[in-house]
Amino acid sequence: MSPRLERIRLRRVDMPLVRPFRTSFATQEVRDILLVEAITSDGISGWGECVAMSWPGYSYEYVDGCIDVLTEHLIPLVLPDGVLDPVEAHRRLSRVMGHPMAKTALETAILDACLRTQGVRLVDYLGAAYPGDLRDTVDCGVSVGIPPSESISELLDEVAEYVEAGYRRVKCKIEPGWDVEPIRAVRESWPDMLLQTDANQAFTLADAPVLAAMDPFDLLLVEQPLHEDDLMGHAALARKLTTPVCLDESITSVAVAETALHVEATSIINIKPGRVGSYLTAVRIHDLCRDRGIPVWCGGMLETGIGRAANVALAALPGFTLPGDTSASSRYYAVDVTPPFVLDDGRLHVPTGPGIGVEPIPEILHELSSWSALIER
Ligand code: NPQ
Ligand code: MG
Repeated sequence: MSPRLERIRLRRVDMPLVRPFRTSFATQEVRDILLVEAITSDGISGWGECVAMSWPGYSYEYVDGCIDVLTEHLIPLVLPDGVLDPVEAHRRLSRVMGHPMAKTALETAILDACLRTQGVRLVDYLGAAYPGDLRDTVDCGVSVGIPPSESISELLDEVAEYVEAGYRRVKCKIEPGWDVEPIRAVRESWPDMLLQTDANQAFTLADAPVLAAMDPFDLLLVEQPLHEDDLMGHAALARKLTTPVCLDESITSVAVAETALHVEATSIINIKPGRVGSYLTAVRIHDLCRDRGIPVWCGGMLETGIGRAANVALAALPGFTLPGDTSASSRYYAVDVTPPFVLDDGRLHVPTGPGIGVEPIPEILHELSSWSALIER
């Protein structure tokens, strides 16, 4: 008899960050992570990571809300029937509106358990349409926060660290008042480096002149300058800039991606599986963009090795032509829950084991856990 989904464990983990990470919406010192473990009737565990923050600052989801929607609404759609098929799980979870990060965590845990049972790597499953065209390493970029001191020399010191570590692209967070001067300083220090910015929705269309003042810095892109709902504003802004606009928060589905491309609100897309509700949807957006010659790259949400492993597998698909925010474990964590992902010549290796290819180290997991719950069939 084929194995079934038997139990789900939810586990909350407190991960101290190596340095505070400040963006236009929050300063984080500890990453409050929710992990989903899907356990089969054969005793195999699959893993998924929920990328929500403890507070609804990046999107409306937050960890307490994810635990509630998982426990009360999502897990009951798959656990009673023991659903271990990722496509069937995806279909069932779609009955709940919204909550993409909670859905992705559960679906990925089921997908990982299923692939481990079959001995198939996640990269081969996601990239089944591109056999022979999958990378075994991915180019890595790094996301640099706003220094809490708002000192440009501290920013330059931090960027220098990452350049020395071998990162192939640097992205600097910007917000009104932390924009042209810091980016000018970074560009003057590293004239040839791949450089881009991310505003996390902090500007308005009236700030177009400030954003245009960064055009001479030869940036790869500016990420999500305006509010996530403002596709028309992004289209208007894109007409005023030579720097390409790249959407992150706005792109919540295949349909929104198509609309954003159609109205020319974006010419590059940041793909985050948690934001679009599924690795399967992430692949569909990749496919759509690849058909249209639109570059994509894999975003990051300060994942542990669990989420990072799955993102590196996704970023191995051929349409991911720009370096992603798939940094080494050490960018965020002194101790990761899995064996650390280490930069090799500015790249990370795609895991070679079945499923996501990595698993948590039990002692570290226990040490960092703040809460857990076991849900039985
Ligand atoms: C982005 N990520 O691209 C996000 C934003 C972000 C790597 O820049 C805790 C959890 C803090 C998730 C801060 C990067 C976070 C977070 C920023 C996500 O927009
Ligand atoms: Mg972003």
